[in-house]
Amino acid sequence: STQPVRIAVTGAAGQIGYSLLFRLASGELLGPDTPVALQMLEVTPALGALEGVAMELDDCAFPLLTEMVRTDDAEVAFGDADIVFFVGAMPRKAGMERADLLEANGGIFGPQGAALAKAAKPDVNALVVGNPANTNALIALGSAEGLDPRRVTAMTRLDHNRAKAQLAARLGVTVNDITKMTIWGNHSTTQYPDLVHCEVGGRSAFDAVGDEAWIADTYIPTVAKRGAAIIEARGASSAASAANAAIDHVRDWVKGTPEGDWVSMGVVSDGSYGVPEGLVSSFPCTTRDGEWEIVQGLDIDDFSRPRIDASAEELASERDTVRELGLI
Ligand code: NAX
Repeated sequence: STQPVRIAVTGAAGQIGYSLLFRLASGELLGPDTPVALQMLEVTPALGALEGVAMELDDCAFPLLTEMVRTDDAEVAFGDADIVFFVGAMPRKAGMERADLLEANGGIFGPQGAALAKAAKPDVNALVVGNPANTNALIALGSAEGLDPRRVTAMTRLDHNRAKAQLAARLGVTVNDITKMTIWGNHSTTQYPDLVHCEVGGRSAFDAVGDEAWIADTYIPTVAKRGAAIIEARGASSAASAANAAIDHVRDWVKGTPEGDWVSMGVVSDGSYGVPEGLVSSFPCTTRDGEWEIVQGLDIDDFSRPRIDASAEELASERDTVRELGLI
């Protein structure tokens, strides 16, 4: 029989994990013909809660789920992994400065990056979801000795999907009518959802909207602050939509983007579009056979330029902070 695809999930007992694991086990990532082994990582105090999640996975009797690993040891969790979802992270607590947050996450993503390089398959597809996602990916790469940096990416797909949904609502179309959406930069409020290159029925979405003030003052902030709006409404942060975006990201990375379209992925910059080399920044990307490429040759206009630059500057300053802390 076919070998299972080994999928590691960190922070598996958290709220995103609670949505993500069941969809992975049901075959939504790689389809109905691919058996799945789930390798779940948690901190020691959460192993009891993780046991409860594993009991529920058992109780689904998923035909594709051939194996479950539950552990507090990252090397065990990442052992021979084909795919890794880095979901667990240190949340920002009241009164915490950004440097404190980065330092706390350095303590997680440094060792986990080293464990990834040591234990996972060399061609692993790893996605960092846990915030600050871009810089956590940078920290993980800094310790992932011998691993090709292209194997680790950061999630801006939730922002990408939000940007599509908000645009579809404004134009009275469906998300199926929208192609070439791009989130540039950081998964933060400086992100830039780009309607200039985005297309609706083959035409620039910027022109289709025809209202620059609405794009600048309503659309962009609505997309960038959607996470806060969800917390306000639900009393808890996005979980099902985050798990959905994580599946979209990895599925498209592994299976490839359709002709004439692209996706947003946080990837190591090669200096494209003036984003400093080495930063993990979101770009328009096409994918094929588990590899990604940054879409080249887009004209960056006067509306987009300062917005792309501002988010890249924020990423550079996060990088400088983690450098000063000795995390990379
Ligand atoms: P939860 O707090 O519900 O779950 C996180 C889990 O991670 C907890 O069970 C915790 O025990 C575990 N954990 C902490 N440190 C760990 C470590 N060192 N190793 C293994 N597990 C560890 O958070 P949840 O709502 O699931 O969100 C998880 C992360 O996703 C957060 O950092 C959150 O900010 C981030 N998000 C990122 C998004 C993105 O678009 N990139 C959107 C959704 C989400 O906000």
